[in-house]
Amino acid sequence: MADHRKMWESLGLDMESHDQLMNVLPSTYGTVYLSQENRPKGMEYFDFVVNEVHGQRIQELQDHKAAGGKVIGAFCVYVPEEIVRAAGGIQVGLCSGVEIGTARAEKVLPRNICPLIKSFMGFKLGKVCPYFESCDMVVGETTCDGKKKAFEILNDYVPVHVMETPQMKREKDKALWLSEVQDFLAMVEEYTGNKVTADSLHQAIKETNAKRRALLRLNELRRHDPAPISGKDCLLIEQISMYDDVPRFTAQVNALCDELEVRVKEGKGVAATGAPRLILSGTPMALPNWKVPHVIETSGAVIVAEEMCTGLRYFENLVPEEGETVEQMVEAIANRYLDINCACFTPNDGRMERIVSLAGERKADGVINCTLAFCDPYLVEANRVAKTLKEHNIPLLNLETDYGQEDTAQIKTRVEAFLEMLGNR
Ligand code: BJ8
Repeated sequence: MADHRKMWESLGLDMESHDQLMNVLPSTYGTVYLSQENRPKGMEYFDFVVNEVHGQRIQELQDHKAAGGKVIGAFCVYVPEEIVRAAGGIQVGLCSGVEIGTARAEKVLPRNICPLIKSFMGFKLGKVCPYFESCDMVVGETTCDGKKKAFEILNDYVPVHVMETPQMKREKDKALWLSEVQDFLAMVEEYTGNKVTADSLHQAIKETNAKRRALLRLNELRRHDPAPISGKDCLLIEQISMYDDVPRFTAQVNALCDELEVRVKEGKGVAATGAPRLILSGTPMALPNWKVPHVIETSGAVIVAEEMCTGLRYFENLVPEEGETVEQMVEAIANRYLDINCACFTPNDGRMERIVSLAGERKADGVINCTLAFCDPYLVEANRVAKTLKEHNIPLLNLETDYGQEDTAQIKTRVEAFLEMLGNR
């Protein structure tokens, strides 16, 4: 990695904590990613992005800011990135999947709160993350109670705009959400000083759709047996999609898909034909949370879809491109986002239906529903997932974990027992 220390210092990072983070990443990445066999050549770009995770992209954000642009952080796939893009801003995902900073976070948060919230709070308090320190403001949402209340505290350290995400999907909820998206647009215009025009919004919708289409194309290729790419690599790409430059990322994913299409024609894959095929569902897995996928894929199975926000929930639906006025496009954006099946909604039948249909489409042998500890929405909803999958005779393994490594061996034992059970069916 090039020397970016001056840039990190200028961002006010706590260099000791940051060094600690940067020391852990390469060895973990080597073990989890670079050790894989038969990786597509197109993964080299994504390896480079991880290698430069706090380097090149951060420099690009600084250049954007030096030219008068704004950087806006988000913690949820409900924040409409098309609007930020149309106003000339850059939106970056700030969720983190590592324990560093937890002790600091626990000074302002209860200990028994989900690791994802603790992680982002710890990153901000500890000044560990250059993405966070590059943000002029961040956008929160009222999805779950933990996040909703944590944003009040976060606002002491960085300006936070909170969007009220409804908890149901009735007509009156749709109206509330549309008004929230309209307010968001007005706020972004004021903050960036740039008016969102029909042309700029149309362009932003097209570019963001192109990114989502590329991710969909990649995911469609995972229907094949043998799977042409590992679940771990796909998760990595899905994690990177939250902060990389949109057109460049889109082009790289499409180039990878070209390569994978050849692999499919030649019958080549990353796992043996007939290897157990699993769907991973549950709470999002923010970078660098790769623990469970690594356990699964080093136990002989291959993950063929992520029913998660670092996965299909992020890119499944597109915004219709027919709108002509800003108002029409904003309405289309609001509708598209309200289709995301987060467990914060009640009821959340759409998610149950999607897991079942996905298992059929991907010819999955089973589902691993993985929830972060203390994540009430997904932990409670695990009951509905279990009931639904039982009705459809789809094998399920429920896991609850956090960002620590202490339970890795225990998870491995449970995954192996699950795979053995699948083999005996
Ligand atoms: S749309 S899943 S990205 S809220 S893990 S903080 S839910 S207690 S991340 Fe999410 Fe948006 Fe929903 Fe997706 Fe709360 Fe659970 Fe923690 Fe969570």
